[in-house]
Amino acid sequence: VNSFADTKQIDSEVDKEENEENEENGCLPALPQHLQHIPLEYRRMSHNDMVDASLKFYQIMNQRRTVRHFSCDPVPIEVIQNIIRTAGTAPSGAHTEPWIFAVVESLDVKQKIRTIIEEEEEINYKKRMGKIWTTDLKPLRTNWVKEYLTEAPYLILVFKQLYSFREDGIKKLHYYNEQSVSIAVGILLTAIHHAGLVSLTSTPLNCGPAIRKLLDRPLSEKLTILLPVGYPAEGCTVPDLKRKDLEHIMVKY
Ligand code: IYR
Repeated sequence: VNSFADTKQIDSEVDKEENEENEENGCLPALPQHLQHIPLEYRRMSHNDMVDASLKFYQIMNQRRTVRHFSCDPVPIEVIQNIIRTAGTAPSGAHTEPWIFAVVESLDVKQKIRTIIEEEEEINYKKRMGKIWTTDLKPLRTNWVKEYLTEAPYLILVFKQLYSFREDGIKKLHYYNEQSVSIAVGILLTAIHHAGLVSLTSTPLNCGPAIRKLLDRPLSEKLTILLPVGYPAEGCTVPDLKRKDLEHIMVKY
């Protein structure tokens, strides 16, 4: 049986041979060819500390609510930068990091985005969504008028990058970009909540291409989610929703 160190040695020899072959074929990995593997920084927690930490974090996250009424109060840009840094820690297919976060503070750009979205959403609500969908939404009291798009101090628009180009001009494939960006958005929502801010996970139907052009983003990028970020408006209300209990979301085998 090989020791871990031996296995690593063999791995790196195999890698080397493969890389030499690939180099001859003109096929190089997108990551550095001789990428080092370094010791993991990790400290094991005690049983009790883990139980404590996981319960406390659940209690914090269980306070997160989708908010549709925002205050215009400004938010420090450093907080926005930090939450986006945090989202950027998400895992991604072959470490391709297939995301770009467009941050909009300009009222003029927010107004243009609002116009695009409200025009489309009016058609969505009146024609495209249909009776069942709009009936399901009634208790949430949503409609096509979206004040939050101009009232929230920041809009974060998450684009998934289907592919990109390496420095040598070769096209770089972004594997599992859908899953990678979804995970990044989950982490972004968590970071927004952790920073004491609120948000709304909005997915403007049929608005992607117009907003992509407005923000001058390339065709390789697709708008996936738009998050207004800020403080809740004074007297803000949220629907009195209950979450499923653990027994209804977990099956154990
Ligand atoms: N995108 C629309 C409609 C909408 C759809 C779902 I599903 C929601 O959970 C909430 C709203 C809107 O933003 O109004």
